Amino acid sequence: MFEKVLKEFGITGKPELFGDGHINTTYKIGDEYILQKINKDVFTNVDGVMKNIFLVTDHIRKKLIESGEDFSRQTIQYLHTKDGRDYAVDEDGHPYRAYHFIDNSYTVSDKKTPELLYNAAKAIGHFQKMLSDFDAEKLFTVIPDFHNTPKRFEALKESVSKNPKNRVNNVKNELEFAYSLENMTGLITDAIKDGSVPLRVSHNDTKLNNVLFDNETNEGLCLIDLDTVMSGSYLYDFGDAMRFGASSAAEDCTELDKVYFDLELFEAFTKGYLESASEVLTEREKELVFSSVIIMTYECGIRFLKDYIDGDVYFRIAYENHNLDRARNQFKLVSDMLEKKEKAEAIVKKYL
Ligand code: ADP
Ligand code: GN1
Ligand code: MG
Repeated sequence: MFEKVLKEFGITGKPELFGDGHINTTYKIGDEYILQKINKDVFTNVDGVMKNIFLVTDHIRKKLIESGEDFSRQTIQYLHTKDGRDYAVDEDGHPYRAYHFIDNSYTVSDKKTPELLYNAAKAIGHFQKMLSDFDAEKLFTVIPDFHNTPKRFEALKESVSKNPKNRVNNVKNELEFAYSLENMTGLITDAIKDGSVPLRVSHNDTKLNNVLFDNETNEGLCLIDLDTVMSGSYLYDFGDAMRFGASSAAEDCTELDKVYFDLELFEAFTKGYLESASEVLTEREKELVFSSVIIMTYECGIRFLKDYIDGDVYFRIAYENHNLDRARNQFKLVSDMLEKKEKAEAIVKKYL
């Protein structure tokens, strides 16, 4: 099944399933390579995605070399095929990319510590810094309006009115919650429109398991999962990192009394991030730091809820109500964040 693509990349070995992403399918080959089947329903322009990834990783590598840092561990290195293409295609037309596995590294999904959160923030800040002089216009818009929360809200309403799987009746409470927060959806997009929040190169999927840590030092090595790197806002990256990283539990934990927004983890990350980023943030960005956490968590919740209503056509699920459980989990976090708003805002102020 992998014969053709492995041959095109000039690699040998047996791909074993690896990782728990919701979109692509990841395989590890020995301790040397990662092979990833790109979801072409989600990433409809694979050429554009891969072009972005090579542009961005080449830029970072150059920067690391200039400053004498170890580029083999501090950025992902993608392979070209033997005939110079950015990805290979199997017999059935599925696109695959390959890159070097970084050994002695790990990612974290649910066992989080303040130290790791602090180090993750440093890695995210470093990524943003290395790309701060990269012209965002050069990047192809992989998924338009990816973090446009008002549009995500409209998309949810449209799915509700279509109700293709007759599931709307099962989610009355969740919809009531989602609709009650409509007023907040435009906070970041409005600020981008009026220019008070600048467009910058952002990663757009900064959940903690997309940060690679060093086994020995626990330091953040680099960001992985670069599909959605494009023009966006630093607030998207901060908010999404905290949506996942400052949760007390896994993203699909169904014991909702165990799911809460952990202020200690939030503080560790905020400290690590703002120590270097605060000098580049605009006044409006600073004002929206904590709101971004609520908005990104809410947005992810309504995306899961929409997908449940649509019949699970976007996010990979492991069982029937998986997307509904994920949505409930995110909404529980949003409620808790709203309750802790004052305390969280005070933490942000401390490090600005
Ligand atoms: P997805 O989340 O779509 O499955 P990722 O690119 O995030 O894909 O990779 C899945 C997992 O594989 C990561 O969470 C990480 O544990 C591991 N991984 C990915 N790339 C590397 C790498 N270059 N070196 C070491 N581990 C990696
Ligand atoms: C998806 O591919 P993965 O698992 O890293 C999604 C993100 C969501 C995340 C929720 C392209 O990320 O936007 O925040 O699931 N990626 C895409 O866990 O939609
Ligand atoms: Mg990932």
